[in-house]
Amino acid sequence: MSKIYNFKAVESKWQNFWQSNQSKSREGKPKHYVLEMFMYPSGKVHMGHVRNYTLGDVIARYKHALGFDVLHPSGWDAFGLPAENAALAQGVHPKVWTYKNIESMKSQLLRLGFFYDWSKEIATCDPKYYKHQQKMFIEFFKNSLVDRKESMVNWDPVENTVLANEQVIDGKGWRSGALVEKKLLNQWSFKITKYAKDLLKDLDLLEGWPDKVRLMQENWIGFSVGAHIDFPTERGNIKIFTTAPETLWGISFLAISAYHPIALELSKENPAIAEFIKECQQTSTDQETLDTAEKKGIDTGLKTKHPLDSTIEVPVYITNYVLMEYGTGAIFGCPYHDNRDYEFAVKYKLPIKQVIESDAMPYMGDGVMINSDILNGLDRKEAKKKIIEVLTENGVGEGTTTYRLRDWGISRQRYWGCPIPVIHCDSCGIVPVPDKDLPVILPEDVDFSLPGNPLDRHPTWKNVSCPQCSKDARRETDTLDTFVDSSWYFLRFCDPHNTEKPFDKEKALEVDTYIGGIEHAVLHLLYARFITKALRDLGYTHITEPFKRLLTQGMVCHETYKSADGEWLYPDEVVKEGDKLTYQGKPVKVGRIEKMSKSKKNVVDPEKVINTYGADAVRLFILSDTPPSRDLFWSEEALEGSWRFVNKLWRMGCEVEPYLVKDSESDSNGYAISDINDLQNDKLKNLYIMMNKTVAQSNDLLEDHAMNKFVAVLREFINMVSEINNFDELNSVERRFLTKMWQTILVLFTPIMPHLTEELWELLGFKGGVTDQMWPSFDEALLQNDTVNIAIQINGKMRGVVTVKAGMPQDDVIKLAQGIKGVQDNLRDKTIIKTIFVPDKILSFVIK
Ligand code: ANZ
Ligand code: ZN
Repeated sequence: MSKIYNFKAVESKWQNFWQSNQSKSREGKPKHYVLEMFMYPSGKVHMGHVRNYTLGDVIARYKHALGFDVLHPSGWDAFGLPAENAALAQGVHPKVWTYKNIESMKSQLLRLGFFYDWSKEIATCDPKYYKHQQKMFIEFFKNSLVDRKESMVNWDPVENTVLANEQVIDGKGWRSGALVEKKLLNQWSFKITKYAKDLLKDLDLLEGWPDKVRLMQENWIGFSVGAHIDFPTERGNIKIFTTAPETLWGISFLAISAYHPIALELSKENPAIAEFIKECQQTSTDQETLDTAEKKGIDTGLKTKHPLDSTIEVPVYITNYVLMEYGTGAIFGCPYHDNRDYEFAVKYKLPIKQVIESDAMPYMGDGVMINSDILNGLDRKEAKKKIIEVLTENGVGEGTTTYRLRDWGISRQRYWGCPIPVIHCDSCGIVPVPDKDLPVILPEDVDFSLPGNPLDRHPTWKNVSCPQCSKDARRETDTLDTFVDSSWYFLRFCDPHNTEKPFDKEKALEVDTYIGGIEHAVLHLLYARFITKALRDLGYTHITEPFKRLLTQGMVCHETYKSADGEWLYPDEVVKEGDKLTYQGKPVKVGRIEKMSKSKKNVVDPEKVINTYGADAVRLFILSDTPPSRDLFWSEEALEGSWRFVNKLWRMGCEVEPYLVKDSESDSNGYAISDINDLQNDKLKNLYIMMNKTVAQSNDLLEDHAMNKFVAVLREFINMVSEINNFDELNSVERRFLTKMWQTILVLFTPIMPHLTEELWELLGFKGGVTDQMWPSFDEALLQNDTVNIAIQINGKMRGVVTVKAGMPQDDVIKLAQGIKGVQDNLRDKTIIKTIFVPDKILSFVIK
């Protein structure tokens, strides 16, 4: 028999088989929903996808084997800008580009052997999908969850579109990396702020999420207790917002935003102020920029007084670090106890007054109040309570609770997205598109030769008559942020072909295990939580939280290489000879290990490695050694190791094959392994115990998502199995055990390398396909580390061994011993005249 494993033939054989043979339905059994964040159809599957989907596949296959009715669908997050960019660059229509990519990526996924139910496939650019989204949008609109107003927005000058706050990272567009500008635009937004409280509170329900992600969401939502305080000026009252009202006696100045009404009023009279405001408007106002940019201001000449002590007078500044969109757009500056105010006060030589005991400056921590009149001697917390009371009593302020979270801007001035289903009428205002006219389908005859939004330039699509008054009206030409598409797709997967509704209320499931990248810790995961809650409140679903457990996988990383000329090099352009790396004969500079990315060319193409080593080896490598949440370092050597292991298992299977028991009893449901005490061979006995432990540990490890440890445990077991090679000497009981053991091995390895295990399952003569076998059970009693082997002697001769829990009493051991054939034979028709029992060691009979 051929010892070389022909993975190419085997893998395609089983991929074809799985495609044409539905897996055994577990209908009626408890459901388990496994989902990986669906894919953007960029054209090529990358290693990050492979890792993400392999992790999900392990869970899906494991749960299927446990008997769950597993939902494990796949689909496409198919709207988005890259399709439009491709249209611009290559002259292909975004739709054609997208569907072509979907097709080729799907064929790449099929080559990895993933256990997907492709009958549930969806693509968000399909009108069958976005029709429901448009209906939902209108529901949201009618229920005041949608807003349209003129507001300052983040403008990505490269993508030529607006971005939501969550999509601005370090002052740059989340995808383009371009510095984001500010623009005043009419914008649609979802009122996610209505759910701020729920989104925060319900984080407590998410015990299955990494703490880190919950904390990131908590910070993003940013709940704080504070106060509004009124400061009189000759231009009227300035209401400030503070989260530290207890520091009021540390006041040094008042600061207002460049967009504050008083600032704008003053700018009309004062050219220097007008100039300063213009300068502020040109800089980005995201948090990151605000925190790092130089603090600047201009004195307005206005003065104000401490509301509880009229002897304290301070100036009013217009500054670049106070946001109009946050709080009230005005603050009181307390330099001793706030970083930004400190920086500002130093620059403009303003007083810095300490009001909390400390030995540092600036000081933001807790402590006892000083220099603060009525607050002296209190600690910060008490002082905060007290000052809010006093301000309220005096009618100069009040306590507030605030959230940092802003509404979610969902308008995009782009073509390849879901059209916002409204019509603008000069007489009626904003009119939702009537149900009978949905979906509003994207026109396909669009012109990409100019920058900007092709929908806006389309000659006819825009022009419609008003559904209410029939006068000439205009369609909305903004499309929805693609994060809207991805914020409910997991619900659609539960009922993907429903034409009436987005999904049936009773069919919608919570995702039991959700797997994806940490980069969505705030963005997608926050939006999806919000949409789920809003849908619940509108009666679409019972679900409060969409994702019960979350696994955020780490990145796949690789060394970076540069040629002598300083050009990035692909790993397979580099020639390796021992430790020497060269490119075109010249030495190569090895750079840091970084996340695989096209820009640094440190990528490995999944297709290439699958061609060389096979999907199973790649899957095994991806799962080995590194915990799923950590970054994984790509190593060709380790991949080769995985490939060798695949071959080793294949060889072991081929070798053992002739010795296995092939009768009806070895069929699929024959897992109840014969009693351990039927085995009289110590090596096999230990193997039996090891097998039990391996199964038990595997369960725990998989439930914990410790796939790397799961692999390690199986490999250790296989090492022990490989020590058995005296197959010729095995008796029939032992061979039956060997048979069951190999069934167990193959079922356990199926989540990792399903092609190989299917092939061996068939080769070893087992029935029914390994994918549909039930996960092996284990014997709890054998898990104790304190099992012992007790030798059974009759008249001084070894007649057998029983494996029992340490400390088992004599009578129980005797009962077990009497069940052993060798013992039975020797005791038959004899009288026991003496029994000697040494606990945990020996049971000896003297007979006559
Ligand atoms: C006085 C004060 C004293 C402050 C002190 C802090 C420390 P969080 O906690 O992030 O909500 N602030 C208020 N509105 C602002 C705006 N529109 N733009 C920029 N900064 C603003 O931050 C609240 C604190 O940020 C507020 O409390 C205010 O400064 C500032 F020792 O008021 B504080
Ligand atoms: Zn009208």
